[in-house]
Amino acid sequence: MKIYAAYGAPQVIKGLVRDLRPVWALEEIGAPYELEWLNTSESEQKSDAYKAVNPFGKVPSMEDGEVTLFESGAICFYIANKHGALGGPAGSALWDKTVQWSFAALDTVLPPLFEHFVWANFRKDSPASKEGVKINREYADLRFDVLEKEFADRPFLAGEEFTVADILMGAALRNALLPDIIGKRPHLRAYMDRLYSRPAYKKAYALNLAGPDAAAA
Ligand SMILES: N[C@@H](CCC(=O)N[C@@H](CS)C(=O)NCC(=O)O)C(=O)O
Repeated sequence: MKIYAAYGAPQVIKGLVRDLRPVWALEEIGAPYELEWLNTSESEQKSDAYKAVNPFGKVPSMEDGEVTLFESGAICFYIANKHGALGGPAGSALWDKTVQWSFAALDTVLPPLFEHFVWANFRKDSPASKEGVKINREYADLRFDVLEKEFADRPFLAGEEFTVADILMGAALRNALLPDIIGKRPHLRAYMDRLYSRPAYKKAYALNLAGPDAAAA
């Protein structure tokens, strides 16, 4: 399996590039994979050749034999189903919860966290920045309140088992750390510690930070 990954992003984005998600999933399973690195500072992700793989010219994408996929969530689902791991295969109650929480991560939790990150880090000189930070912070707080309650009685989103939903949520929550807007939410913080102390996460994160240099090391 080949995963297209990116390097060359500005320092503040390092560790947040979305190829982290499938790489984390593959590391959890211990499945073999290769990385093909694209240098985003040279817009390699916008080449015609790469757009034949991902028409949006974004990373990650995946090739596995005859199968080509883009969208990090879809690739994580494919990996979980292929290996019957991390909540897969489809067709169980665990998988239904995994899908539900995966969409919650990508479509309910991530948007205000991502927007807050962008306003706070990239648009801080814009006259609209104060309002952009404030409103997204308010939405983010509502999401954190829900997650704080959810993790009062179980370790992972779908229950006792770590699934791809936790990978997608863990990746989303990283956007809330620069600046740290999690606040005093001990259950949510303990959940994040559980995720980020996993060896598979640490490996994926190190690759994300260092790009092809780490892969060669
Ligand atoms: N929803 C897509 C988003 C992909 C995405 O935005 N990737 C960013 C890196 S995190 C990217 O490729 N940026 C470079 C660009 O847009 O040219 C996914 O989850 O795969």
